[in-house]
Amino acid sequence: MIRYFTAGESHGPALSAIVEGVPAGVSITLEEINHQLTRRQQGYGRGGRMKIETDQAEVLSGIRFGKTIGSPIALIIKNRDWANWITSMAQFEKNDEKTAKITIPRPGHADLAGLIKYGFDDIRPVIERSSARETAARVAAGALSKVFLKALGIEIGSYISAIGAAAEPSAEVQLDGLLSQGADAISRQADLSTVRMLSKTTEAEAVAAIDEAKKRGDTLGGIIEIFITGVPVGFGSYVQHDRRLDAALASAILSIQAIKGVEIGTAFENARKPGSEVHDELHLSPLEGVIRKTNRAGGLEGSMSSGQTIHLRAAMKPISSLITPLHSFDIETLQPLPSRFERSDTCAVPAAGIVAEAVVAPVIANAILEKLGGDHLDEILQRLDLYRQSIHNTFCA
Ligand code: EPS
Repeated sequence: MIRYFTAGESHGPALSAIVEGVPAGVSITLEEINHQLTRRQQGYGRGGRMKIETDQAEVLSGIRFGKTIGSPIALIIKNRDWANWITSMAQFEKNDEKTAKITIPRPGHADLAGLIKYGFDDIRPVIERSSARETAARVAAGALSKVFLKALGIEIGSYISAIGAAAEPSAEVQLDGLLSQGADAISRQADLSTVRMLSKTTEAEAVAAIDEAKKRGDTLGGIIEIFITGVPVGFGSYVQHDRRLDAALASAILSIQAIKGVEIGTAFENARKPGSEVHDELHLSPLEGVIRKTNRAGGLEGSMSSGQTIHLRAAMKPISSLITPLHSFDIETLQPLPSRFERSDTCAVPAAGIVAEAVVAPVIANAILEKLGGDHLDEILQRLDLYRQSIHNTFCA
């Protein structure tokens, strides 16, 4: 099974990740990892930091001659901004004159709870590790699982359906066309847009909304649509809470900084309708086997993959670092004060879509590995082919 950890402070020397459990024999290039890192850096509304960084991964272990060898894969991404923080983020020597203590927590951020929990008198360490900069390491780690899944015919894509009040009208028609090519097609289309939207009209509205928010010193959140194609029926399980695929996917998405809600299929709309208008009816087709004409369940039934496209939706709150300050207080004087501004983005929803793709990849990979086992890609491919074939033979004429 794939497990991974990240380490690194936002303004420390580097971010790093150790990924264990990627099977041997998966062909991977550094460009594939770096392409995902570049995608994460894009998006209209990003702040000054993205002008400083050009995120690139270095692989320290686990890959030989362009193929995984089953050993832990260690990755690092150096922070260019570290050069400007060597004194205030020094690991050992403290220079009081050059290190300002941060004592005013930002509402909505990890600042206050983190400070109290870890017993600090300075918010800086909380800011450093709770920062969404950490997602660069997760994107690099997730790229390995994405490449593994791609070799199995499983693709993960995303687009942005809302930024603030700018929301896409139903993109269903266009989506069906794209999804029939695999979820990568959605990402390729979305990546052509500066806000990763599919509709040009909504894109213009979103860009205007971001400009407006920036002028006000405000921030915007939005909605991310995530699609996973090519997952056969029966991955995950209903038999135990920790084997439920829907729960594992939701947990992965909620672990992304600033994500506060997850929806599977049209779950919230379904809640207002009777069952007869919700459940995806089963039909048999001689060529395709079991088919459903709708996918309101979002490709997950009984906590297992249904064989349809898995569709998840994530709600991202507006970033909590605002130029126009919100009400706060000083933790030393206990006097009310406006919250201080820490450099940030006006909107990072497009980037969060790339992070969402990355964090669901190991979850899907683990559902495959749990069912099929295997230590080498070829072995897993053989088992998956047999499984797909047996389903075909059972339901197709
Ligand atoms: C980010 C890097 C950060 C922020 C942002 C995301 O860099 P810095 O703190 O140096 O400006 O731009 O992080 C936050 C929004 C946050 O609240 O911490 C990145 O690499 O994505």
